[in-house]
Amino acid sequence: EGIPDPKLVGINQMGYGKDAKKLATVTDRDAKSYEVKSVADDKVVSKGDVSGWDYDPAVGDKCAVIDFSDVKDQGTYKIVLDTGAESYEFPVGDGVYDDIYKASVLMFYDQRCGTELDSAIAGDFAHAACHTGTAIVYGSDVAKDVTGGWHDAGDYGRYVVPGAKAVQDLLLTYEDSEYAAKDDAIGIPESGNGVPDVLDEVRYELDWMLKMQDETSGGVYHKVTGEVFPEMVAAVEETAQMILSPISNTATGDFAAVMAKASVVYRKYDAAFADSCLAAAQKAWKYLEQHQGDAGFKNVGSIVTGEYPDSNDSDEYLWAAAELYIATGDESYNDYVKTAIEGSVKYGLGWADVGYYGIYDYCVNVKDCAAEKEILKKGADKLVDNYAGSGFGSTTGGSYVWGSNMVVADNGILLLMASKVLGDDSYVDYAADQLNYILGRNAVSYCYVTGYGSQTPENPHHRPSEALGKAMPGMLVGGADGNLEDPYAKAVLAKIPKERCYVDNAQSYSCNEVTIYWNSPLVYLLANFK
Ligand code: G3I
Ligand code: 9MR
Ligand code: ZN
Repeated sequence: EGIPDPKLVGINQMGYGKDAKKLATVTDRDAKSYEVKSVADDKVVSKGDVSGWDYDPAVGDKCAVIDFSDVKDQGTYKIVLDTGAESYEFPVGDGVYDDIYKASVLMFYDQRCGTELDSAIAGDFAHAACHTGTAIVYGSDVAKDVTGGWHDAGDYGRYVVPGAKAVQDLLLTYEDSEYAAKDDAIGIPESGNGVPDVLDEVRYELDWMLKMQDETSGGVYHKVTGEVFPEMVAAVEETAQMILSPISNTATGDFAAVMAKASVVYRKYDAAFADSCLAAAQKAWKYLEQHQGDAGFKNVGSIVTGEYPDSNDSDEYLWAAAELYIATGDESYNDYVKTAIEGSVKYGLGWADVGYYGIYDYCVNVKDCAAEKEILKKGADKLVDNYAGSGFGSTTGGSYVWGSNMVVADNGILLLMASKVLGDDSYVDYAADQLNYILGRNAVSYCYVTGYGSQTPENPHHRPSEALGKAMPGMLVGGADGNLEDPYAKAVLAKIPKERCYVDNAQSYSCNEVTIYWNSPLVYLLANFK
């Protein structure tokens, strides 16, 4: 199958709120002017010149940005250029993200492992409980119950490091979105129980993570998977022996951070659970204290499933210390934070770089945070610089790696974090443009969420979808990867500019897989821009 030509006018295919800033990107070099037309009556509601062309090397094209923020009335519109080229149709109005928000949260339910999925919720993706056996601790004959949690991605592995990132994004969604903080009707089995659904869903992962901790040492196993990736089969059909890969510092640090945070967030709903989260976090910290300087995780033996390697654990230590300080008020954790931020800690957001999670929560919860605020401001200002060099409002700085859509979405979170902590609204429109990119204003004109938008991924690298022959809805795919990291991408995307290195084919796991920690920043942004 071929790669479709991008539209010559790029917009967010899910549409815009009435008062939102509205930008479109034109790549039709002959265009001189545009009209925004109401689809219902073909009336021109706004018009202007197309000017200010700039070459964007990541796109491989000249781009011009048009601003049609004056279009505020509820309706369906399209942008038409004087050359005849048109954008996809898009709505303006209230509630344009309601459905996609719900679907992006329900994705987590659909990824639940070790439990029966209800057909009233999961539809055709319902299945009996999967991965119900015990796992063997690698290199021993010890069997352990580690059932539960979410499948990571298009594979069925369960990995602590990316799981913790997804948990954090969803806990932040609860804290930072008034809507998510109240929503108890999303349609999961726990809906209506008086606990916000986003917390119920996260609890499913936390209960599993607690089982991943070694009771003796407090260290946390890096992952539980088979030895190899399964064939493209349904979850219940992966019956290979599950193996617990060795404990790692990054898994233990991330675990300590989210457990400490969970002890704060869940306290008013379930104090006993909050207590056990805090105890687990403190025990994990003890392990970390004794294992400073340990080497980063590497796959052992003949295990070849996702590695999530990360040789720098200083940011995981920082994050854990920050959350433990917030949860306990114990100054020894604060001392660790203060020392760490003077040292060589990476501050990014992502599965490997978690420092900003700690920095942000520290700024929100601790009065004496001038240094941390400064770090956050630096990170956000760098993204604003990157934005200026992009034709489609992306903040990745011209780099498109495996899971670039996560980078874009995480940058959106970071910009909102800065706006909140620094009390500076000017970051908000940049953050919104990260969501606009994900939902269609990008160099390939895909709304990158399955089942949504005018052009949407239909062939994700996702075993449940492939086994059924249709895409599960509400999943954010990885997106453009200029490094061409699978054979299919290498074959069809050679010599294509980075931001256009995307193909909607199930074989391309480096472009078209899905993960819980790519969906989680999407949930955060949708909840905040709803
Ligand atoms: O961070 C470096 C950067 O410093 C460097 O300059 C750049 C240029 O190559 O690459 C960046 O590293 C990339 C790294 O992700 C961090 O973003 C690597 O190229 C890239 O290969 C690596 O991809 C990861 C991939 O596994 C392969 O290890 C993805 O982030 C990660 O999401 C993905 O995770 C897989 C699991 O292993 C298995 N389950 C599915 C899941 C999603 O595909
Ligand atoms: O399905 C696997 C996917 O989840 C991983 O992200 C990807 C990279 O680790 O690997 C996929 O599995 C492929 C394997 O690496 C090579 N043989 C074909 C497998 C399915 O496409
Ligand atoms: Zn499972």
